[in-house]
Order: sequence, then structure tokens, then C-alpha cells
Amino acid sequence: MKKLLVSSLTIILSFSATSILAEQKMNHDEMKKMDPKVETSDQPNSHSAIGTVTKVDASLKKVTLAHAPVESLNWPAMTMGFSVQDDKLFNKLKVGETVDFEFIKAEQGYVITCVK
Ligand SMILES: [Cu+2]
Repeated sequence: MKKLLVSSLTIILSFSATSILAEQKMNHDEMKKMDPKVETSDQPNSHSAIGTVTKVDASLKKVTLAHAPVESLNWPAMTMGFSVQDDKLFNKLKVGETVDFEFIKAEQGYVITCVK
């Protein structure tokens, strides 16, 4: 009787060990799915903020903005330079204007993609 109990315990233990392994594998696959590198290649991570234009350099496709805090990036309010994706956006980017804008992180820095 005792022997039978031990062997059934062994079966239960090895069975649960197998299911733990299976669970770990599943978690690993899920982690792969969440890999930020894979995500950014699919859709660039876009952020939005409000800022006042302090400087414009259309020839360099750059603009300086004093922006409000950006929650999605944990940024405090600051003045910084952005690249501008499309020349058309300069119609809305004039010194002294306060704009609602969207930007992405690109290899060369932050790029404004949309201005409202
Ligand atoms: Cu900033």
C-alpha cells in the first residue's frame, strides 16, 4: 500500500513538472510576441503633446518647441528640438504658435508627424 502511494505521488509530481515546463514555454512565446523591437517595426510608437513653437528652421526641417509634459514618455515640460517629417507641417509651425502635435522616435531623433 505504501509503495503504491509513493509511486502514484511520483506520477503526480512528474506530471505537474511537465505542465510547469509547458507553462514556461508558453510564457516565453508570449514574451517574444511582446518584444518591443517587433512592435516598433510594425507601427512606430507615436506620442502626442502640446507645445509652443520657439524657433523654426525650415531649411533644416527642424523646429524648437517648449512642450508640456509627455506622459507616454515620462517627459517633464521642456524646450527641445524636433525634426519635421513633412514641409507642409511648417504652415502650422510658426514661432509663438501653440500647437497640438504628434511625434515618433526615429533613428535620428524625434520627428513631428502631425500638427493640429
Ligand atoms: Cu522634450
